[in-house]
Amino acid sequence: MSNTLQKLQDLEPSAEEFRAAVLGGLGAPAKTLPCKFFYDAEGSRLFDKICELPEYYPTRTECHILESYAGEIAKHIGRRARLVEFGSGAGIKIRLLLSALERPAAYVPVDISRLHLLAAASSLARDFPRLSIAPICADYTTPFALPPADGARTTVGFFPGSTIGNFTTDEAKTFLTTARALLGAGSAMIVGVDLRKDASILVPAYDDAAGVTQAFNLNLLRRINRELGGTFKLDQFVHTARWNDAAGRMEMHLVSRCAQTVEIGGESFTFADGEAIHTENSHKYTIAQFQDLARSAGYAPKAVWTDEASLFSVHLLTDAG
Ligand code: AVJ
Repeated sequence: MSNTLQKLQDLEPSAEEFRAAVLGGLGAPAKTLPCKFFYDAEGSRLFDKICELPEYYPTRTECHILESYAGEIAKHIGRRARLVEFGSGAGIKIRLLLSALERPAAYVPVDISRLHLLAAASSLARDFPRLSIAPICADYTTPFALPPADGARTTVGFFPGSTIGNFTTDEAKTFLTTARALLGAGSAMIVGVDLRKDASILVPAYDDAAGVTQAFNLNLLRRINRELGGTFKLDQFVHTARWNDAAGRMEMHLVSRCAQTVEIGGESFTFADGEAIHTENSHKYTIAQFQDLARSAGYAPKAVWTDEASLFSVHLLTDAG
């Protein structure tokens, strides 16, 4: 059996980028930290645990949609496709697609977490021995190049998990526009998008009873302590999840329990009692809202699949040329 796992293309963000983002975010009048830094080894492990929680419906619902409609999706895509996955993570969803596709040519997983990426890529190489796998460790919001398409008939982007919801609508438009250019003329894109729904379902999904999401949010502070020499006391911050109706998004914050000062590599940051660090947005869309967004980025909405309860949606978009 040929070895089809290609050498890693390594564009992992540097410690310097992390430092600049943290100092910039905490130095701003309204404190923020970018959610892309959640995913160190521990954060990736905690995220995988979130995906199994009873309250966190997106993962299992999206997998159910992909399972139910994989045949239909495969028909739209056709044979010998090359799949490029943005934020590939554990690689469960891509298996559902790859198993349904007719002779997929290549798979390019792009992920910010290097160890997670390599583990997922080598496990996939064992299960799909004839697939060429070319992993790229990168923050997919920064420019990177695709390897040569050798032999692929078409290129299809895959952006599951409603990760697109972490962007503002403007950022999402920019991401889709850039992805369309990267994937090339005639390409397609499959995007998983969490649907707008009642806050009584959304809030527990981001504030679970077992406290896994709380640990995931707080792990960002632990990472700052470890990698940047921070002095955060984790028990002095409270995880909160709130629905922002005007912006149509779930927000996660870390709220200071008291007035306190935190040092990070020689700089100090003061927190008032109750002051929050905004760590994540998860925008929720209606199907029509997301299709409008896709059109604004040069995509034609081709098909959309949902579950019976209309919790989640999977969109097939094609390059409108
Ligand atoms: C994988 C980024 C889409 O926003 O729902 C899970 C991350 N944050 N619980 C999301 C997350 C809190 C997740 N995304």
